[in-house]
Amino acid sequence: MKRRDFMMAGTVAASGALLLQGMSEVAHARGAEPRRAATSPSAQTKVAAPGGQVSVTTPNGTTLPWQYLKGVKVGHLIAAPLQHEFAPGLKGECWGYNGRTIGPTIEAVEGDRVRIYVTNHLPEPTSLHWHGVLLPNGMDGVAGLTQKAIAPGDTFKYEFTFTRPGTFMYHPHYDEMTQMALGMVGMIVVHPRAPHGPHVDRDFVLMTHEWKIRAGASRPDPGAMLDFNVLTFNSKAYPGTEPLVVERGERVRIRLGNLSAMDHHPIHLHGYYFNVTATDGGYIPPAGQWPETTVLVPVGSTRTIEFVADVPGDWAMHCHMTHHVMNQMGHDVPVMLGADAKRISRRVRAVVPAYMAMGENGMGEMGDMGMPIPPNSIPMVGGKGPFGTIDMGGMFTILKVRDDARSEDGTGWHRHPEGSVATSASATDLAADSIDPSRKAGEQG
Ligand SMILES: [Cu+2]
Repeated sequence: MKRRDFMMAGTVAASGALLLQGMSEVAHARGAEPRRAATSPSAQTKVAAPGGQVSVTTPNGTTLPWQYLKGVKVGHLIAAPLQHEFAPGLKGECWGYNGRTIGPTIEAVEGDRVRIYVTNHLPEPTSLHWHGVLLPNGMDGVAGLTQKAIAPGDTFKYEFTFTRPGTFMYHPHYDEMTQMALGMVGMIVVHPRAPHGPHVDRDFVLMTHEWKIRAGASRPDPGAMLDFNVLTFNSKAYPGTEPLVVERGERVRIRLGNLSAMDHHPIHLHGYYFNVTATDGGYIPPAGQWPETTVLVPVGSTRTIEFVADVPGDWAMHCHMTHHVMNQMGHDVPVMLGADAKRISRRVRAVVPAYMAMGENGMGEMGDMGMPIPPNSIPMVGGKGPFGTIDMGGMFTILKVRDDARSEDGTGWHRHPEGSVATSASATDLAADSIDPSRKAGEQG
């Protein structure tokens, strides 16, 4: 086992093709007024609530459709096994809702009466809990405590009113450890009746999650407590994560949730500072907000951030736990930095022919090398960027701020103005600024 992990750590894949599917363009709602000129991507974003509040976008996901029946919004969630692709090269035998993980985002408006049917096509009982939603006790979805478990083949009916706006989540409260570990998680967005705070042009949800899938296996391990090796936004690991494409000057809201088993995720956004405007407990008054560039999203919590995207570019957004931006590498490996990896490789290959030692100069180089890997695994896979390999995977995505987001499908890269990209310094630069690269590090004040 140890040897296998060690081999996995030293094994890399050529970077897979980017799976940057175009962001789904939602048809403009009938009768709704676009707030901005027709060039604004907001014109393509459905208005979901009074006051021009835009509908929420779930990258790599969908929104639960409603039937409107006598003043009640009726929805249907079907819990069932499914096959899910985390990133090109890695599929998992997961459980989820309506054929996907994460489940469809439930989007409603404060005051909405909803009736949600939950059908169980799993091989074991389940239940559905509406995390953070204030509702009658008997609708809370805790098997054994507030209701009977939903037996396989049965359908339960939940009915309640969303009495307050916010960002919430849904998940089972039966065999929680197994069912959530296999992907049974989803987000709930309740828009306020009247807009709250400045108008937002883009509204996203990102559910953070963690999985343990041994390289070559396809079933996430519900027993895992440490060493999660597949870290995801909306159940996708980079390069499988769909970018967030917005237009320069737009106010952007990102609603982060966390139903991971064991880890809080400090989510860091490059290029901006933002305010945390709400939690799953409610809005934070402006006087209680402060600027951040990283927001810790604890397990069992949501954090909503807002900022104005006024600087164009491809901005990284990722968990700042460095092991959470890796794909399926084994972590219990010896330190190889500075070691003569070639010599070690030669000696180990006498015993294990396919062996390759992990980076003697770090891991960044590994993404560029082609190596045989077990089927259905993505050890060390990153993405292809405009300047080479992006050696991060896992809980990593890109905020693409564009001058004309309407023409962007998310597959292109930022075009940097001439002279605005960091490059190798020329001899002239060095001389002009009296920089001597031959100085020893210890001599440098
Ligand atoms: Cu993390």
